[in-house]
Amino acid sequence: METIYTEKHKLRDAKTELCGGELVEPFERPSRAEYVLDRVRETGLGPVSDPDDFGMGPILAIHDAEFVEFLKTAPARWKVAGFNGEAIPTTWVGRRMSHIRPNHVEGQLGYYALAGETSLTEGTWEAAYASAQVALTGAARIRSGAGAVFSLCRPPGHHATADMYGGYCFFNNAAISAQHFLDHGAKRVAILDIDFHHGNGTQDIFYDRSDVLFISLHGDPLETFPYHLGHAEETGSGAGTGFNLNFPMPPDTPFDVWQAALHKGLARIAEYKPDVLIISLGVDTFETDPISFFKLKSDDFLTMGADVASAGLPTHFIMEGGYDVDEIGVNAVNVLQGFERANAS
Ligand code: OKP
Ligand code: ZN
Repeated sequence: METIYTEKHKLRDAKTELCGGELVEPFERPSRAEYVLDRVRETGLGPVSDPDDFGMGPILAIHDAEFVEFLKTAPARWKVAGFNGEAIPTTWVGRRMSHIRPNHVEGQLGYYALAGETSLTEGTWEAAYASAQVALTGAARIRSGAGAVFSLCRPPGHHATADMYGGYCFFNNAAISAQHFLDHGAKRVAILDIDFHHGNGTQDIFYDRSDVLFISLHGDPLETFPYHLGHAEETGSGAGTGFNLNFPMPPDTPFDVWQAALHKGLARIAEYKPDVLIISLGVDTFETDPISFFKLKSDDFLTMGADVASAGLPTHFIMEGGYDVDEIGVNAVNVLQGFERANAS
């Protein structure tokens, strides 16, 4: 399987994450992608290629233009405003408050942020742009006939909405890829989000549409990030009713329980008959992930790859989360190898 990768991800290198009332070293750090890339090479998964440049068009097909401009300019504007640390929101659009966009950069952070842990820094926009190009290149490979591609995206994307960033995400790579398929002849796209966290951004973007089926397996939002979306009752709206499927699961969920949800999701995908399957591939379901609470083991990731292969669809793997830096490469590549071995046999 080919991997798409660029070292431009290193431009996303925040020094601070607001965590437990402290500013800590971000969990979402450059070494994550390096561990995955090293494992891709070590296992001989396949060639590693640079992304092509598809420009801003496919990003703007998903994201609001003023939001994109805000992400690009906010770090410099934050400095001009006289702030010394990295840009972190301090205000929110609370219930019954106004959705008029403020002029001041501090107010705009509150307007565009869906969470406060993700500092905005110089270089973030460029890394997020490059990450989206990695996903678009992976999508183009599938359009040209590849059966499966691994887009080693960093920063991740599934928490980003059309006009909100947060949860370490800026541009929604999976959504950008899905829209790219639809704009090039696909009739239906399924996105299966197996990151530990609910893909609130992807859900929100496609919530009222039937041309994208969104399915997410995740920690129950009553107990974990993103807290305010991802309940089982969220099934879509309008034309999208029935095309959103959430499987929230409690702390300490083991693989057999998780796998039963996966099988239900795959059954829904089989019924939907998509032209292509996008996997939002997070490996923060691992038992020792520092910010998550499922109990999956490294071998389970091989099994899940084989299960995904059973769908028999062109499959675009897009990297999302996973924070046990020592094991993230093994676990991510296990999914891809489990997929390939199942296809070979
Ligand atoms: C992004 B992805 C740590 C809390 C972290 C944000 C989690 C973002 C996860 N103090 N909260 O879905 O892996
Ligand atoms: Zn996650």
